[in-house]
Amino acid sequence: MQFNKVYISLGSNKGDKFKNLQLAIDAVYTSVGAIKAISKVYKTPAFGFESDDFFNACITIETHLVAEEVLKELLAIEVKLGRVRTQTEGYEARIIDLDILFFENQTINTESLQVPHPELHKRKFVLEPLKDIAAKFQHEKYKATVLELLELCDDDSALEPINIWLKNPKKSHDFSKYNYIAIEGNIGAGKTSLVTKISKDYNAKLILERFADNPFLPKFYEDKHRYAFTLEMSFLADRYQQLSDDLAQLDLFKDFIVSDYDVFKSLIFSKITLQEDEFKLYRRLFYLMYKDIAKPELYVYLYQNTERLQQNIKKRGRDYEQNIESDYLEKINSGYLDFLKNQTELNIKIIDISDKDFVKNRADYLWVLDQICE
Ligand code: PH2
Ligand code: MG
Ligand code: MG
Repeated sequence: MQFNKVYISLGSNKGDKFKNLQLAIDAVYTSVGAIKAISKVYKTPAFGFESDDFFNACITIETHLVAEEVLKELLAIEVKLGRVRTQTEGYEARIIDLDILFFENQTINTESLQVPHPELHKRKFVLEPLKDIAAKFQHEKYKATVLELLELCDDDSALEPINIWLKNPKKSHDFSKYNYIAIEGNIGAGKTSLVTKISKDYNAKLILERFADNPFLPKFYEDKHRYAFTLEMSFLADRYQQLSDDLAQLDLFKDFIVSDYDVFKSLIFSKITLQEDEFKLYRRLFYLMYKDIAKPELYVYLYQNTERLQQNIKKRGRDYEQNIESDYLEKINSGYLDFLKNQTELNIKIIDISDKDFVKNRADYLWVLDQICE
């Protein structure tokens, strides 16, 4: 999925101004997207009208939403925080004002939205905080960076940085107690989407199963009997190798590791796919390897119902998966639950995501993070 980078200005000159800015950032995080940067807060004289001083700041966010949708969310946040517009013309004091300054480098000119913000180059209360987070960003129309616009700007308002910092709400999700988290779940539960998003938002090293490279997988779905043992062996070899390589060291620049599988998966699947005697042999080999592999400090199982698993499998459209039987998915789910029930060494969290869609719905995504971190 593609992210849009958006620069937003925040202003308040009514009520607890600092708190209003913080509540607005928290709400943007919940309903619009990840907060990538936050400027200092400045005390600024009301510009263009007589009123109390403002607190102003700017943020950078990343969102899947398009510009019109972001605008709609920002207006909803203004209302939620208590802003009432009583005038049809001119400025008035406000609890919160949220304006889109730049949306990628798009130029938008509709009745409801103009981007880049048509006044931004005239206003120090915008350019000064914006310079903290986007000094080099180029204004397409004026062919100048934010820093250059600030130098050229003839607004001579006296701005005063205040020494309290706004907090990035993502800090409410604290992954720092874990070095290694494994996210597990049935075929089509959404493991890969979730860990990819987490790794990006929280600077984690990502370990993804290399199922696509397994030449036996399509063959297996054609003829389970013939290819099960070969398939399970090749998965085991590959998982063992990948995990021993990738878990061996935590990248200096990453905060933790997330993977979209745990090696125990091999035993869970093979118990279902192998004949009994094959399974016994396989299990001996499995435990020889298992003892050498680092265990996740947190093991998350995403529970999804069979109907939605089937929908997701359809949606992602891998040819060889299209005829997976619901019965098979249910056996896998029971296999996992049996395993989880009998585990004493792992720190396990089972998260029921039956009525969640963390790919489409940001509130659902944040809910899943709450469950993982709580
Ligand atoms: N916003 C305005 C008009 N004037 N002055 C300051 N200092 N800060 C603002 O955010 C501001 C303003 C229109 O939205
Ligand atoms: Mg404004
Ligand atoms: Mg506005």
